[in-house]
Amino acid sequence: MTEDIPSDHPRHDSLVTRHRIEAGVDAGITSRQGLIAEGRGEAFDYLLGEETIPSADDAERAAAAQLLLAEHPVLSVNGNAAALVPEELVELAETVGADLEVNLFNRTPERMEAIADHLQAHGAPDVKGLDADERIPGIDHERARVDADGIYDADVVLVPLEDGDRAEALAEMGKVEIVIDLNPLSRSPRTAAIPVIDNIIRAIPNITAHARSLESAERDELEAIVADFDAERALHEAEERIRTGAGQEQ
Ligand code: PTJ
Repeated sequence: MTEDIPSDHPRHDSLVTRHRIEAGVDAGITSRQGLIAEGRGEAFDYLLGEETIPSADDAERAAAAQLLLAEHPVLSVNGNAAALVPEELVELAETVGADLEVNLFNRTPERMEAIADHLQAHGAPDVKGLDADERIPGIDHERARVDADGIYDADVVLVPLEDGDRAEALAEMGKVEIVIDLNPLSRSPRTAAIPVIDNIIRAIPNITAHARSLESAERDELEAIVADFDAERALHEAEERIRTGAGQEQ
């Protein structure tokens, strides 16, 4: 039980995260493969020092600016994201005026419904993804199925925790992608315009906080934040931190 973990436990956040994923599996939200993905993420997070490194904070600010600039931003939600940060995703969507769309690799009607209900129970007024009346060209698995008035129509898509082929296909459709992934070597962040190498449980609230502080910024300022962000450098700095611990307090 999450409430049984003392808040001063040295691995508190990581244990809470595990419990949320377990509860997600029990509730039919997260796939069993999601447990494996979580373990992989934890290993990278441990090496990053379980904190938002400065280059990730820059990426989160650029992501906020990019979402505020977008005409039709969409936050894509899978089973891990829904279990870990449902309320935080709803808050971010509300702050930047984005749609939430469920999009699954291991797609079943039951999981689609369970995730949509879960997001609605956390305050989402509307959840897309159930119509699936369009396809992303170039992918032959279930992740290709999207809503015509959702991801298919979006100009900016936030993509958390997934493998790379949809990320590549979305980029080919000309969409600007923001990818959250703890592994800087993974294909999806390497394809993204804005790779966010951070745990989704820290990344989403921090993007929202940046969006709130940029809410009244002029377009020029937002465009400059996006233009100044260097994706290659962000990937490199995360990899350096993981390989050498550089910049980490001992
Ligand atoms: O819900 P579904 O059916 O769409 O399936 C979702 C999963 C995550 C199971 C599916 O997309 C998958 O198998 O993904 P992969 O290939 O395991 O990739 C997941 C990536 O997310 C890995 O690079 C992990 O390091 C990363 N990751 C895991 N947990 C977190 C994370 N990144 C950020 N925050 C996390 N908490």
